[in-house]
Amino acid sequence: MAENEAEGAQLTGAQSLVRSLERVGAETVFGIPGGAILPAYDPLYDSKFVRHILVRHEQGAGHAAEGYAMVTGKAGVCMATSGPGATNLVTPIADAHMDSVPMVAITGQVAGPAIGTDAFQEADITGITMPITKHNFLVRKPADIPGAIASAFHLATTGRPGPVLVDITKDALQSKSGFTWPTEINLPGYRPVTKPHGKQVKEAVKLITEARRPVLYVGGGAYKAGASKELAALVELTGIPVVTTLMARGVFPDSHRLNMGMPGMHGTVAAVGALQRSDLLISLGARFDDRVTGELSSFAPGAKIIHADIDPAEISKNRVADVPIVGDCKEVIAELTALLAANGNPLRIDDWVSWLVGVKDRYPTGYDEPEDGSLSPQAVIKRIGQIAGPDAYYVAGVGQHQMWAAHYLPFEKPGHWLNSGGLGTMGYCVPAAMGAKAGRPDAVVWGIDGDGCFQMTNQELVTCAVEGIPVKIAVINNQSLGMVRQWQTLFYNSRYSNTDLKTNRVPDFQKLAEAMGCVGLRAEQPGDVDAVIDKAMSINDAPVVVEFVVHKDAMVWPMVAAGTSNDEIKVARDMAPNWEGEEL
Ligand SMILES: Cc1ncc(C[n+]2csc(CCOP(=O)(O)OP(=O)(O)O)c2C)c(N)n1
Repeated sequence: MAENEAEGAQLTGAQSLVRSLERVGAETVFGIPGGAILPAYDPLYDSKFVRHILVRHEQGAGHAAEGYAMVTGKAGVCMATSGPGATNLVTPIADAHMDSVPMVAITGQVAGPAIGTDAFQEADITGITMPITKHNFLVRKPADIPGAIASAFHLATTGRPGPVLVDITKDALQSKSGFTWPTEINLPGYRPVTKPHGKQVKEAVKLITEARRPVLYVGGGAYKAGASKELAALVELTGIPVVTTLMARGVFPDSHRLNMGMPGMHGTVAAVGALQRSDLLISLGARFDDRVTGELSSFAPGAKIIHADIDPAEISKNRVADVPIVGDCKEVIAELTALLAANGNPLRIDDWVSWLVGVKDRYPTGYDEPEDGSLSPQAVIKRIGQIAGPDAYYVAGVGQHQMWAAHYLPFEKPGHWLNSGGLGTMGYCVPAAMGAKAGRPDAVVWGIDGDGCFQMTNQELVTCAVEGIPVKIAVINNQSLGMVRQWQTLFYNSRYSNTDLKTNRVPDFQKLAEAMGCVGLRAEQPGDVDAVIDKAMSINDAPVVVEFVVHKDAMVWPMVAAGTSNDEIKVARDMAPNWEGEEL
């Protein structure tokens, strides 16, 4: 620590900011400078601890911070200037809010006296982000900077994680004050409850004991709580079947016989059937999202609900809980398991489990190979997963490729799957993969992106090339906005209004990759696939982009059409599972 940065030393607000980032252990910051935040970039230049990664668009900084946070469990940090820099962060902030990703966004603001005058590059970013942040601060005095940064990191990473924005005026960054690091964080009213109430745990165990068709409905909160081991122990003890939502893929291993897969609009027949036929849903860090429930009034009609969540606002939001439990998933699961074990685990669910395992065997998620010899997108994604294995980190864009990735990659470990689940943000993949690789430099990071999504944020591959962040990106090129096209096929009489991207002609993804300092590869036939994946796996000193030219008519199945009941699930077009009338 430099002499003038000691406790109590007179520092500029900018120096205090950098000092504060060092104190909270923010090793990596993604950002772009500009007028209002410029004072902060001067001391940042000297920091031996904080690595600033200069991105090409602030949206990239935000998603990179998310990717970094998802793989490290620490808050991801992004930084931008006022006005357009700050507004470019709005999408990733909203994304982090929807998916409960710990993030601290630091923005410069025009000088205090200019606020409200429509000054150059003035935007009311605290106002704009009020509904999409866990909390935000407008800091006008240098002395308040350390406290705001300490509080922001505390808020972002505790309780239900989420994004926190710290907007700092330029004059606060420029003027001096004594640097004082807060000895305690004083946030009146913010006291997340982590330990579940014993009475609720007892009530839950009573329901579990009485249930004949229970299901563990596991959401992203179980990953955020680091509850995988506890979940495995609960399943081991009770033999209750599990469904893992899009945000929870990998929290419980796919290879386990009791994992029914992903529920929801594109869920497996077994997972959707498990929820619909259940008499008790034990929801662990999940939020009864409309993509999971389908038409809410017909969701899991015979099920009682145990809803465990660290955020009391989630409980009974969409579906009334019979037993609400506010608490950290890890602690909740551990206490449920301990009490069930003490009671001698009196569950009687064998018929239910064998019925579900039967459904799972009869309705595996599958696909047809295209008849014209072209590449099947599902086969490509599956092969990437087989070659890279469950130790790799996988990051998806949004669309068909995301759903295929959710079905066909090997999910065996928590935290190896990153995607934009709640907001569904096209453009998430490349920058989030960059953030993941920056956070886990020794790991293999594969992005699985669509040709549409890739064209939104691929410029961050320049950042990756320049900064030495060798991600691997598969562009699943179906020449269209495939997911939208799929809806047009099914619900708009195959009228393909504005979904043809013409990516069979432009851009040339291989040349584009090379122009950005990456290695560019292409596969067009099934025989090319292994060779390009192997080649990509062998390159560790540069980012790699592999274009897979795939058939454009492939569709994501199973599917529950939006707004309909989960009971209407189709395994393929006009094909419903034949489970009615089957005895449980
Ligand atoms: C920023 C943004 N704009 C629009 C959408 C709506 N949308 C959802 S999926 C999709 C198509 C994605 O196309 P592509 O990246 O090619 O992936 P594919 O579905 O073909 O796999 C669109 C336009 C979105 N989710 N996000």
